[in-house]
Amino acid sequence: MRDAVTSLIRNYDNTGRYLDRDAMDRLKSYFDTGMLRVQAAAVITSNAAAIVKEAGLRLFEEQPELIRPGGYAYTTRRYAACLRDMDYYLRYASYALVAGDTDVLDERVLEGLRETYNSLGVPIGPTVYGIQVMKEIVKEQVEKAGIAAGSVVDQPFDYLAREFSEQNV
Ligand SMILES: CCC1=C(C)/C(=C/C2=NC(=C\c3[nH]c(/C=C4\NC(=O)[C@H](C)[C@H]4CC)c(C)c3CCC(=O)O)/C(CCC(=O)O)=C2C)NC1=O
Repeated sequence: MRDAVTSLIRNYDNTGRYLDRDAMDRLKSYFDTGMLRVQAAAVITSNAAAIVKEAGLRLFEEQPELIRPGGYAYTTRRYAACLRDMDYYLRYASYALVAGDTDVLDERVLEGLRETYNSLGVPIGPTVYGIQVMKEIVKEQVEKAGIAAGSVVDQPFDYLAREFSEQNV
């Protein structure tokens, strides 16, 4: 599991180079946005249950067939499994946000995920939609809290959504 700093050092160490200008710029940008990342993660932490709940409502409102008989979130058990998955995505996104690196998402979330969903018959498209909805809700809340985190908040969610859907192709 790596963060922005350990990833960078690892790259330079692999080729035995000192940190150059480009490395310094990247480190600077990581530290410059550090406090915003932490503050945005704190917003996620203190609103996690509400964010997941709201994202579920928006997802099922947009795609009501999921909760109808035959749908992939039909039955209390599947409905709960779906929201629990959304909670996983949110929690790991908050880690990646603080780390400034998506490695934790590769290692802990995306690895084998597509195979799992496919073998269970859970559709990836609506799940990716759910991840995007969570991003929008988090952005709304971060903004409401007066934190000018900008696009750093998007990154982990965009990465999850992109990697998850690309792996499905
Ligand atoms: C931390 C990393 C991690 C992830 C990501 C994870 C996902 C995960 N989701 C699962 C199930 C599931 N996931 C869903 C999800 C959904 N249903 C829908 O309609 C929506 C499209 C979607 C929610 C957005 C459902 C319905 C199941 C249960 C499927 C079944 O058992 O029939 C399962 C199968 C085992 C279980 O039910 O617990 C796993 C492993 N587990 C992990 O440890």
